[in-house]
Amino acid sequence: MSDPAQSLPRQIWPDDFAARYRAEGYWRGETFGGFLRARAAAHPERIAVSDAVNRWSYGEVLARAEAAAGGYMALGLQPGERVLVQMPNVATFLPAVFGLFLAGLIPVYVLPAHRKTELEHFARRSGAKAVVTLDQFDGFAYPAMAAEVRDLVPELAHIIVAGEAGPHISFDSFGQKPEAFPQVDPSAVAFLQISGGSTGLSKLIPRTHDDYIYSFAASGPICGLSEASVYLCALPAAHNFPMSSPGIFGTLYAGGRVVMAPNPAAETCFRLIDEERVTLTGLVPPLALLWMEAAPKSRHDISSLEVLQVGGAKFVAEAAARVRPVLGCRLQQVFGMAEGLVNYTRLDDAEEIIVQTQGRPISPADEVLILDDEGNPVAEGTPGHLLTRGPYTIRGYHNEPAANARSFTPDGFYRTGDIVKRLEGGYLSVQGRAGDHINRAGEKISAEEVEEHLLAHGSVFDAAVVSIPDDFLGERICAFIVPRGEKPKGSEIKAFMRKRGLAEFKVPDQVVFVPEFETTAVGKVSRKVLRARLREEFMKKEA
Ligand code: OOB
Repeated sequence: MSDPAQSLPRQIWPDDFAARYRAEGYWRGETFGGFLRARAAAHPERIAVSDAVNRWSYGEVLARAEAAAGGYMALGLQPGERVLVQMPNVATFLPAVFGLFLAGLIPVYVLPAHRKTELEHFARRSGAKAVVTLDQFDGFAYPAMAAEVRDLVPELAHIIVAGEAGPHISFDSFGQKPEAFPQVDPSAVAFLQISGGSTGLSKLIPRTHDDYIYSFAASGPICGLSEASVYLCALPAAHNFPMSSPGIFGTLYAGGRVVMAPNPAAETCFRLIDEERVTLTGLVPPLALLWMEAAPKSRHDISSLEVLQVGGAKFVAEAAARVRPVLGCRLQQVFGMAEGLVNYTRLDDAEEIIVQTQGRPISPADEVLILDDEGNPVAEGTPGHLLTRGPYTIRGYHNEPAANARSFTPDGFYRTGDIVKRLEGGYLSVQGRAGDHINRAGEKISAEEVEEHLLAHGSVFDAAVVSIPDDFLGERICAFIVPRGEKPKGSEIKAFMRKRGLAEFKVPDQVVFVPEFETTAVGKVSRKVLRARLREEFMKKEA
C-alpha cells in the first residue's frame, strides 16, 4: 500500500516566491528546535510554562524535549514520519511537540475533543506511525481510544502515553538524550494542522518552520509581547489561534511565559490570571460573553490582564464595545485561519476600528483580493469573496488534489470562503461566508460530514444540516431529517451521533423532522440550495 504522506513536499511555495520571502527577510531559516535552543541558552532559568502540577524553565523544557526526541528515535521513528499529538492543555504539550521537532518528526495536531472516527481519519490521511497522548483528561481515557484506532490502522504502531501508561509506551520514562540530532530543513514541512473541513472531512494543512515561525514571530510586536508577557492558553492548544496568534509559540519566541488553563471557564481562568499575573489571552466570542457575565461577580483580581484577543468567529460590535469597560483591558480582534492569513486590530487603533473591524493582515507581503462572483475586484466597502496569498499562507492541502483545485487559484491564491468588506487602511470586516460549514463557537463543522453520519441511521431517509444563527454560539447546528418509516426521537439521533465516535461539537444542537425535501420538476435540488431554503423557511417560522 502506498504511504499517502510519502509525498510530503520539501517546500510548498514556488521557487520564485520562496526566494522573494527569504530575500525580504520573512523567512529566516529558523527551526522550532533551533529557536527553543536559543531561548534556553539565553535564559535557562526563566519559567517557560506552568500548569496545575508542573512549572518548567526554558532549560527544563529543552532538556525534556531532548529526552523525548531520544525516546522517539529509540522507537525507530525516522525524520519526516508523522506522529499524531492529542494533548489537552498541559505543560507536557511542549516537550512532546518540541521533542518531535528536534527528532525531525512531523506532529499532526488532533483536538482533545476529537473521537475515534476523527482520530482514525487523521491516522490514515497522515500515514502516522505513532500517537502521543495523555493518560486521561476530564474523565476521558485517551489511550484506550488510541488503541482502538491502532487495531484499525496497523501503521499506527506506537502509542506513547504521558502519565499512567499501562501497557503502552511511557512518555515519562523517555530519559536518554540522543547522541546526535538529525539536521532539520527550515523550508520543510514542520507539522500538519487540521482544517475545519468546510466540505467533507478535515484536511491536513502542511506548515513549514520558515512560514509558521514568521507568522508568530511577526505577531509578537502586534500583540505587544515582551519577555514580561504571560500568556494564558485558555482555548485548546492544538488550535491555530492559541498556538500561534501569537499564542504559546509566539510567547516562547518572545521569551515570555505560558500558563496552561485546563478549561476556558471564567472562574478557572480568572483564578489563573490572578495567581499568575497573566497579561494576554485569547478567546472565541461565546467565551468572551461568559467572561463578561462573570467578571463583575468574581472575587479574583484580573487587573494584570492587558489585552483580551477575540477571534475564530465574528465578535459583534455591541459585545466588543463592552470588553474594556467590563474587563478593564484592551480588546484585540483576530481573524485568522489555519491555512495561513491572520488579521489583527492593532493595540493603538482607534476604539471604533477595534470594535467594528476584524483587523488587517500581519504582513506587508500578504496579498488580499476581494472579488465578486465573477472574479472581478469589488470597490472598497463592498462585500466580496476573500482570496489571499503570502509568506505564511499554504499553496495546497496535503494530498488533496480535488480540494486543491477548488480551494486555490492557478496562481496560488487561497479561496478562504469568507465574505468580507475591505475598509480604509486595509482593515477587513467579516460579513459571512460562501461555504456551507457551520461556525459553532469558533469550531468549524462541515454540513456534509454531519449529513453522512446521519444517513447511517436506519430511520433516516434523508438529511440536510444547516447553521442557524444563535445569540450565544454565533451559530448552532440544525439537522433536518426526513424519516424512513417510524419517526425516531431527536434525542435518539443525538445519541446515535455520539456513538459514531465524533467530537461532541459536531452533534446537532437541534433536530427537525420534515415529511420530505423539496424537489424540482427535473429532480432533486442541489444540497446547497436545499440547505439555504430549509434555513430560510425555519427562520421565518421562528421569527
Ligand atoms: C481560526 O482558524 P480556523 O482555521 O479554525 O477557521 C478559519 C475561519 C475563517 O475562514 C473564518 O471563516 C472564521 O474561521 N473566522 C472568523 C474570525 N476568525 C476566524 N470569522 C469572523 N471573525 C473572526 N474574527 O479560527 C483562527 C486562526 C488563527 C487565529 C484566529 C482564528
